[in-house]
Amino acid sequence: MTTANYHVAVVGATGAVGQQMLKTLEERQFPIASLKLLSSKRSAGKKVTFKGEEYTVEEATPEAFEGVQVALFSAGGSVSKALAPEAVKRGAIVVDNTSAFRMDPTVPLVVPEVNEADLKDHNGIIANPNCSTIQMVVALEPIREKYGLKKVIVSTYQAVSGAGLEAIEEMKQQTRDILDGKEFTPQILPVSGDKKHYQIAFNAVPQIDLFQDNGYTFEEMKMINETKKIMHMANLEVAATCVRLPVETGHSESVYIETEQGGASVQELKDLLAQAPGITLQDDPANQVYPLASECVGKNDVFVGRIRHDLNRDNGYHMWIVSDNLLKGAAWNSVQIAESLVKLGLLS
Ligand code: NAP
Ligand code: 12T
Repeated sequence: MTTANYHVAVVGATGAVGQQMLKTLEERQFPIASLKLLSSKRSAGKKVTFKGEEYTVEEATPEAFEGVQVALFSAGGSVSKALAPEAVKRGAIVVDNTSAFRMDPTVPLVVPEVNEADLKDHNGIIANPNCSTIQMVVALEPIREKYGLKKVIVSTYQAVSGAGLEAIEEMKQQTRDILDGKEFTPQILPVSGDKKHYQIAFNAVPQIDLFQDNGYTFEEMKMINETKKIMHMANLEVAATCVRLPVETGHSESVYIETEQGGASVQELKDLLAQAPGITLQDDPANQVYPLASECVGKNDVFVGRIRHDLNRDNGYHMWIVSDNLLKGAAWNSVQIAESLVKLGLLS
């Protein structure tokens, strides 16, 4: 057993994900020797409480990473591209929550329940997958292991907190404005910086992240490409449709899969998933038990239910997968990766 404590930095500490990182580090009692909270110039000087102690937020600069051993990044892709290599140059291991390095073949893309061993091949940067991808592969991996996997078709019902604190505020204010009969102008969602903005309150918006030339959004392509990389299944057939709903936190997914080997009963899949790591089975239709976004908030697990046999295909199954997008989808998976690094002796 190691008794070492580590010098840790959280980049984007004032954001929706960063705040959950701090909460998770505290809850898990991660062995911290010192903690640096980094942000943009805007929040530098702000005070944040961690474990009852007051910390001052500092601007993220290359020099801020002197002496840091573990850096958890969630301040956007451009910040990671600029500063993750600077942190690595100074001896840190970076766990990056952005899409900047996920598909880089030299960077492990890790969900500990699925491919923890990939951490051994790191070159300083480890990528945390997209939130929607993480919760799906946690549920798919036990099925792949036992029955093989051929095809996945997923539709998501994603929460606004995935798009940051400003998006949460936009949804809340818009809801108030609509209920009060006031005028409003959408400014952030679906994608901050895209040409048009649409109402999110009382709506369902089939765009998360920017459109690609093939008609899929980048969020959909992240789910497709990251799933294949994490599961080491370059030939897996995957399709995704990603939709934003006026839910504050908790992503839900309707997932259809085809296994390699057909014939497993629904009860066999339930038994398999009930004992799989990181999963809570909530599947009892007779008693109206199924996963709900409202119930997953604040919990680290992935919740699975509504498991049904396809009515036409012996190897086809449908299910409903829900998880807290800021925890297993981001902060908890990142801290879990840091815990795995400690466990595997990969943190010097
Ligand atoms: P957010 O609530 O908008 O917070 C953004 C954070 O980044 C704030 O702490 C902000 O600091 C900081 N920041 C912005 N520009 C910066 C700069 N130039 N230098 C240093 N820090 C800067 O957003 P969020 O929801 O926490 O998401 C942050 C990032 O995490 C996203 O852009 C995305 O890349 C990633 N993310 C990943 C997942 C996933 O699927 N795994 C999910 C959500 C988000 P200030 O307080 O100074 O503005
Ligand atoms: N645009 O880091 O808007 O891949 O919900 C995660 C969530 C990007 C990411 C979102 C996004 C990521 C969102």
